[in-house]
Amino acid sequence: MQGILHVDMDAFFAAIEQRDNPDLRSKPVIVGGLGMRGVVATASYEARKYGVGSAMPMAEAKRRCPQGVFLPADHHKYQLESIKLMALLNSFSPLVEPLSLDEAFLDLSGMDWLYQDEVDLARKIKQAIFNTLDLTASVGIAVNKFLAKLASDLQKPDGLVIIRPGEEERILADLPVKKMWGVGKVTAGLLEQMGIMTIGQLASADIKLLNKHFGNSAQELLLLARGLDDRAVVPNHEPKSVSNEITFEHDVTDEEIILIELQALAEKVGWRLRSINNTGYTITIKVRFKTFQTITRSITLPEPSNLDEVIYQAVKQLFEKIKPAQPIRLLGVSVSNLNKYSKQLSLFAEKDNLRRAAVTEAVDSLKTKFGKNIIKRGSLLKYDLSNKHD
Ligand code: TTP
Ligand code: MG
Repeated sequence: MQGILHVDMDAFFAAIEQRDNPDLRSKPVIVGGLGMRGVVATASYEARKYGVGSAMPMAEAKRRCPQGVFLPADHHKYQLESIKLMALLNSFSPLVEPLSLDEAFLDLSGMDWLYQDEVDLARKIKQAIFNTLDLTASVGIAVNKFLAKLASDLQKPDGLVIIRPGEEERILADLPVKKMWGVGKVTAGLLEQMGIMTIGQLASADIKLLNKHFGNSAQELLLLARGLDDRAVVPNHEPKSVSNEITFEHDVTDEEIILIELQALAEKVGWRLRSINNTGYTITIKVRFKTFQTITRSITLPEPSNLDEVIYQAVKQLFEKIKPAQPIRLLGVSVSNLNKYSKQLSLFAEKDNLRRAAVTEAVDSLKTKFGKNIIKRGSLLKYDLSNKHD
């Protein structure tokens, strides 16, 4: 068996919410930031009929689909489902490359003796996902990553599409350029301005013209449009950083509120690091002002950490150095320079951090059992959390 398989969950965040609340099944469900400046993370397929989709302002989604059920995103819950999904895919093949929370590539070479053919394998993966997570996925299979990812999108939801060698040209010809992996709004807009609307048109475009607009990326665009891609599946692709940020509904100046928010962000980032058994050396704060001017400041720790308190103390220190003179629109915290966590490490850690690690472990196990809101710091509780969205 040769080729690459791409799995992508259907309406991931919304499907999880529908699964967990049967009243929502078959209803238009929209998940995302619910505040004035919120955006849609995703919409169930029922809601997509009304033209609602990812990255749309929430206000626009409400206008298009007033009867929709609007829910805030519960990232912690989706992260856990993602971990289960990746573990399941790893039981099918050692060559799995997660691409985002809800999608991954599998390299099929060498799997012949286990499955009849590609279709048999794809059906078994879809069935296993359904049995284990009670969610549907779409699968694409092709000779390379680019085509496999494109294929998984062709018959969503619950799709299964194989692009066989020789079929690429026919399938790609009339698809809009924005369907190409790596072609975002800006590139698609530029291409459309040049009169290149479909992948077929791009495949036969003049390289000199493309060079003028896209420089070094022109050749790559052309090859992809012709269905050519030689990128390998890189298993266990580790994230380079873990981050979280919030945008305030009303710009904030009160330092007490800012510190409480930074603490909440540090806790979210710490939790995510621990859930992927990772630690990091570099802590970064991002501050965006009312004027949209954005600054970041970083600090490197003497030893890597994933403890909320250590991350918080670092961002607090960074924030105090910034001394912002303008109202703040957005705050972000990230941890990078990740270092795979080994229990051994904590044996040598400072005594204080050992105590923190023990407390953190106890809190995490409660969060896992009873949901992430079971324990919150006193300072987080007294602050009204309504002035923000993810
Ligand atoms: P996608 O796989 O792009 O979307 P989806 O799974 O919701 O729907 P589809 O059936 O088309 O695959 O993204 C996975 C999740 O990532 C999605 O459920 C929500 C989140 N997400 C955002 O938060 N913002 C975004 O702009 C996008 C595209 C996704
Ligand atoms: Mg998806």
